[in-house]
Amino acid sequence: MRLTRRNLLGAAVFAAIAPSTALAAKPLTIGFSQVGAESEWRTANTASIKDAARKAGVNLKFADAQQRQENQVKAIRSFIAQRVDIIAFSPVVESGWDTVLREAKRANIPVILTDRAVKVSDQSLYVTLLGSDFVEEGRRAAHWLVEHAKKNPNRAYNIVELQGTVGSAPALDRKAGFAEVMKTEPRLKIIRSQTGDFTRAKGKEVMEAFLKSEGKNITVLYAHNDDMAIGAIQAIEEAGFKPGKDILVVSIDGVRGAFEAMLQGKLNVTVECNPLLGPQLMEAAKAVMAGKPVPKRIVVNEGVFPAEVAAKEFPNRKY
Ligand code: GZL
Repeated sequence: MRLTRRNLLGAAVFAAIAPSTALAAKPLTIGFSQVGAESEWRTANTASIKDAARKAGVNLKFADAQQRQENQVKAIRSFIAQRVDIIAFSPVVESGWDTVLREAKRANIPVILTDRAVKVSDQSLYVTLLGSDFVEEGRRAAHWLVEHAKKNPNRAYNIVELQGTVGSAPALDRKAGFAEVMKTEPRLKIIRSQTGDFTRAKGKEVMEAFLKSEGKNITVLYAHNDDMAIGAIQAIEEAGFKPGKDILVVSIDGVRGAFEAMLQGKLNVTVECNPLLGPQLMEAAKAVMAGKPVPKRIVVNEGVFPAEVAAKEFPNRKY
């Protein structure tokens, strides 16, 4: 093509239009670093994110960190190198993110937190946190027990607590929320507390140790997630006690396994923690890319499911 004035002008006009049409056609690429596959909750959370990305036409690069922070840092660095449009992740623990998030900021790649929070010195290192209020979940678990104690004036409430992953937002916040409400009823006492790392296997193992040292002194189990509660229920039965009766079982998540345990009379209440964050994540990512304002905190709505409503609610469960 001859470089005439007319042709140069035409090329300039085309170049001005092309990027916008090219942008419109190019699918959004999100790099997502997931905690792992440690629980029914996590499996449902992953499925929701992948399904929502597919439905939204988003190109999702997904990395499973096997519950190790160093794997999440590596994945985030890889997403930066691949120049993804958005980085999203569920931080396995709260601290240790400043350096890698500053690298993402320097690369002009917005970061969205899902599920769990981070503790960083500079709040501009992420755009928004989409997830549950774990302190409120802990309060709701304790509130159920306080109400139970009011109806059972002669019962002891010697609580063993299975904490989630050490240093994770849900473990820290669920412990804090539970303790805040627990102190309104002097009969509620935590006699042992240890992490079960949110897994069934570890929950069973730690509950076995609790039973060995405390035996029939234990009258309540508070587990920071249903998977640890389900593992602990096996240990309780193997020790010759009746879960849900000799030892009340209070847990959090609201996964199918918890509803099945409630229908068997082995779990007393599960506080819902909604893992189905996929659609809201895609919405937030598209808003960020379009330069629209996104709230710093997006809290998901959740309920509480005592055993009495399990049969009616079970058919409605989506995870
Ligand atoms: C809570 C989530 C927790 C779940 C556990 O939002 O981070 O991690 O409660 C999961 O089941 O392992």
